[in-house]
Amino acid sequence: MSGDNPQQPPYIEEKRLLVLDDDPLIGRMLYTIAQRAMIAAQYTSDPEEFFQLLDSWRPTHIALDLVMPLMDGVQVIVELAKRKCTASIIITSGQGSRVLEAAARSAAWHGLTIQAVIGKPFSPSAFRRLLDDGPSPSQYQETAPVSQRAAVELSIEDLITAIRERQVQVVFQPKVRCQDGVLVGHEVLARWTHPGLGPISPDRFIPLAENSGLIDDLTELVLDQALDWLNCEDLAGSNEAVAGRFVVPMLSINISTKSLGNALLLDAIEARCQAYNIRPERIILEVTETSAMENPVMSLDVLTRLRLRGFQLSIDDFGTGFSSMAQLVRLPFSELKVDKSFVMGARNSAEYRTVIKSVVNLGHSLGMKCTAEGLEDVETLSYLNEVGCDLAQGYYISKPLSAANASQWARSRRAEPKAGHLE
Ligand code: G
Ligand code: G
Ligand code: MN
Repeated sequence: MSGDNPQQPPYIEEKRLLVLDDDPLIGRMLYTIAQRAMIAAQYTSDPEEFFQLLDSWRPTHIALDLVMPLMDGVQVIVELAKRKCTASIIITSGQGSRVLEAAARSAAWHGLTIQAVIGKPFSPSAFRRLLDDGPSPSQYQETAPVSQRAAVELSIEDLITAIRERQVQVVFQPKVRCQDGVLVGHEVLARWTHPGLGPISPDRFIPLAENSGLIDDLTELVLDQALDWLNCEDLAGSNEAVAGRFVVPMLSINISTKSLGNALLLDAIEARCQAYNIRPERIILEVTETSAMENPVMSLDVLTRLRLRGFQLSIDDFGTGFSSMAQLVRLPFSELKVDKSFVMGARNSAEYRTVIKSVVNLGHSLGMKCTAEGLEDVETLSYLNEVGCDLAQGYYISKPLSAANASQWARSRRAEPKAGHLE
């Protein structure tokens, strides 16, 4: 029951709206609004047809009803994320605004682009304005999921299934040079979507994986997806440095403390890099400050071996632990990441700014690159430049993105590093 032939001219060429709504009246209305705005549109009430059209017609905009008889909107969101959908999504529904907002956050958390959330009933002009505007995803750039259903116990079986069925997917957060906004790489972050429970925060499933002996399987799954993406980018020619116009991008992977003692995992990481034709020098393994200090002697041994094999090493969440300087200076880290709690608070706190400045000085005097995590505003970026911080990551630059969105983001940033930087 899709709409009329979408090929009739004259349409605004770059825009195509696909509507999924179980109410044909709403479907028809949105279709008509789009037509009047010269935007090609199709609508359907059948999720299966919706996904067929998604693949064959490649809409730039999607209007999605959350509550439908055959499939709920959240399932559709999960499926869209799996298919690495890059369209701007407008969520429509008769549900209360809190439900809609939670759905939008869940979608943004999956790396989808949420243009807007609009409660039914809405006026045709309100919808029309949404189609005219560019995406405004900032509102939903919350990455952590709502700490929903905290009471539900996750079982080890859930996690085994998740790993086997690849319910865990990765997102990529861009990392840029503070000075000029040039993209230098991405941090890879794991995202688990449980078929019944929805998004599960890494803060919940990483400890579960660590305590159940599954962390290495999880790390391998994350690494595989991340290397596969980087390799595709390389093969597509996206990562060829042209006369110094951009640096060959790095990939940062979080490694759990529990993995540091496992020589087999370390061999597996190396073997996988070889299989994907990625030099270890392009991989930064991030270890949290607290975990590296848990057993400094073993850490020294393992970390040194990794450095000798060519991997870069980063000390993550720096400033939250209580490392002794004597131990810290002995560990062969190449990068120090200033914890986001200081960076996020820097704009309003002279004390936090002082912490950042001291940590950057410390990192530099130990020969490490310094990265600020959790950069959310331009004032803090100016401060980072003032104190000579090398790199930054945070919502001000970009939220973590799905593979497809990360490729697109990288392409536009390479074309125009500065312009995108201080907009
Ligand atoms: O992605 P953010 O959304 O919430 O991540 C929360 C925490 O989970 C961070 O401390 C991050 O380092 C950790 N984390 C995310 N992905 C991974 C992963 O693949 N492996 C490990 N060990 N930790 C991860
Ligand atoms: O612990 P680790 O540094 O690996 O975790 C990175 C975490 O920080 C991820 O959960 C990521 O989603 C989150 N994050 C990244 N940028 C920002 C930001 O600008 N603000 C906030 N609040 N969180 C951020
Ligand atoms: Mn990290």
